[in-house]
Amino acid sequence: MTTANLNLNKNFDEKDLIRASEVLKAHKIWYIFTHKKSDGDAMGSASALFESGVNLGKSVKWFSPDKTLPEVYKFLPHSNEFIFCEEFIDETVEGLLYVFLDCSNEVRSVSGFDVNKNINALNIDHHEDNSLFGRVNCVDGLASSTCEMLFRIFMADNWEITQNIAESLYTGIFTDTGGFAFSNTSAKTHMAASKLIELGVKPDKISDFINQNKTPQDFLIWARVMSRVKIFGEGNIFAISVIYAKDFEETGAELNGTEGLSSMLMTIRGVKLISTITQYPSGEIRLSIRSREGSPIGAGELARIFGGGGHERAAGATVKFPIEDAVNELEKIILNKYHECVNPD
Ligand SMILES: [Mn+2]
Repeated sequence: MTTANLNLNKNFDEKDLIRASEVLKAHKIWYIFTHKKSDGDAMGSASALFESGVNLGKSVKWFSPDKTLPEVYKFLPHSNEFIFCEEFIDETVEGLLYVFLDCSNEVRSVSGFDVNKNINALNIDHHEDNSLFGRVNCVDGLASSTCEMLFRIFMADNWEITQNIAESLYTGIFTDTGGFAFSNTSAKTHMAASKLIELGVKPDKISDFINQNKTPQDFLIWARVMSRVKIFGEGNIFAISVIYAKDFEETGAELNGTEGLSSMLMTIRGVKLISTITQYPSGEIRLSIRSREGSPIGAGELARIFGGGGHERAAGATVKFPIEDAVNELEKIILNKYHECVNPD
């Protein structure tokens, strides 16, 4: 383990797992909160904890700041029982515990959570920059996912993990690791997955629920984007493509039907940085940028040129240039930046 890893893990102690379990068991009402733009980990962890609570005879409610949750995760138990809620509900009821799942800070979920009030909240998460806003925090920045954290809590204190719970936990681990492909995939992650499979998870079934999820219309828009891919730069290290507003209209694809396209471009051999330019029907033009190790330009670095932002390897920006010339424009900007980087004078 590197020093950097140790630093990032400073907020976690193995005893936190038991403590989280005890806090959960000690309360008879659980209000679960997840973050905006729900993903597989938020939904998987909420679903798993909801099911566990029901099995333990708790009164459980799940609050989400999203009006609707992604269709793809509707196979998860209790995914239709969430309550849409934008504002924190500060209730003083005996036995009530607030549980925040997968939220790096209180703002990621509903508004109005006052950290100064020492609210009886349990914060279970895996984001290294978690602000530790709960009264009790169980946060390991080295865990792949909140579902992996929940799994470890359950195992640490011998909770029953039923088939339903196992499937929910596996879903969050699978999605947050990109199918065990991202660098957050650890030996512990695989051990968790292994145990969950022992408990009845069928990996092919979960993978199909999550991945075999494109509509024929989505596929038509992918075909268009693929046909427009431009690969360039010395050693063909850059790839870009474009989606026009009319593509959505003409193919009937949903706005989120293009999800995964950026990852697809990253599979081109030798490519170090990619970007997809999307013109949404609203007229907004968004860049999605990805880079990998060895790229002369980081994704975040490129995004910042356009006033956007994000991580070193994945970032985004809204741009103003005319869509008709977007590909050429972006190619020019990337090449300019590249020459700046390789010839710093
Ligand atoms: Mn997560």
